[in-house]
Amino acid sequence: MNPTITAFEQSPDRGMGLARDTRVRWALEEAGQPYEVRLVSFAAMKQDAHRALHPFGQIPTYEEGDLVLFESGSIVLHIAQSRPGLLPDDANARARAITWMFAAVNTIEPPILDLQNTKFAEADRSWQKERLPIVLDRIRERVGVLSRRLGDAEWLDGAFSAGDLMMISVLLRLRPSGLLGEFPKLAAYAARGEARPAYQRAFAAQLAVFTGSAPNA
Ligand code: GTB
Repeated sequence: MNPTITAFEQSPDRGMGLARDTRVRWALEEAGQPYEVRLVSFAAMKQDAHRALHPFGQIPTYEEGDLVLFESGSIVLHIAQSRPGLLPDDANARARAITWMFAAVNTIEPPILDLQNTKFAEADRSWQKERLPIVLDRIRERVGVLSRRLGDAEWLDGAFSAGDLMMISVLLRLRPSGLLGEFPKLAAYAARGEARPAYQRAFAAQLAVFTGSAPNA
């Protein structure tokens, strides 16, 4: 039986692919694993039935037989560990790829989330205008290090891996702010990820939810 994931019934990003189901769809596409999607409303996410899958009442979730997972990082790791193609066979290279996954969600994503909170959730605060440049500089510092580490390499550590998938998914959340464009090497890195056929299929599938059309229709 194919795994089932959950995604927004109505994504606030209007199909830009910024919600975290996109990275899970991308991993499933890279692995060649067909999947089902159950769309959930904001109200349904907070009901007991959904909280049984996701204690924090969010998307994405992942169901496969008896297994229920939440947290996009954990879901992508499970897909990468249970199917070929997203993690190297060599044990050390595999550990390094997983390290990049953690770096994406634990080191790079938090300041990006801070920017989103400052911009939107804190828009009415008197100190918002003062805080915004501080938050932007924190992101610049972090992604600047990442950019120098990537240098002119195609991917973070040898062949494309789940580490790149997570890192690019996180970096793409910066694009609406214009910050990604300040780092041409990272912008090109993210574009390489987006050009992958698996990403294209994942993006089209989540966009189709917003447009109401079948992917590739
Ligand atoms: N740490 C969890 C994970 O990685 O899976 C975080 C999950 C999460 O934040 N889910 C969000 C959610 O369900 C959707 S992705 N939010 C509803 C709620 O909390 O009630 C975050 C997101 C939302 C919207 C946009 N956007 O509009 O651009 C982008 C990303």
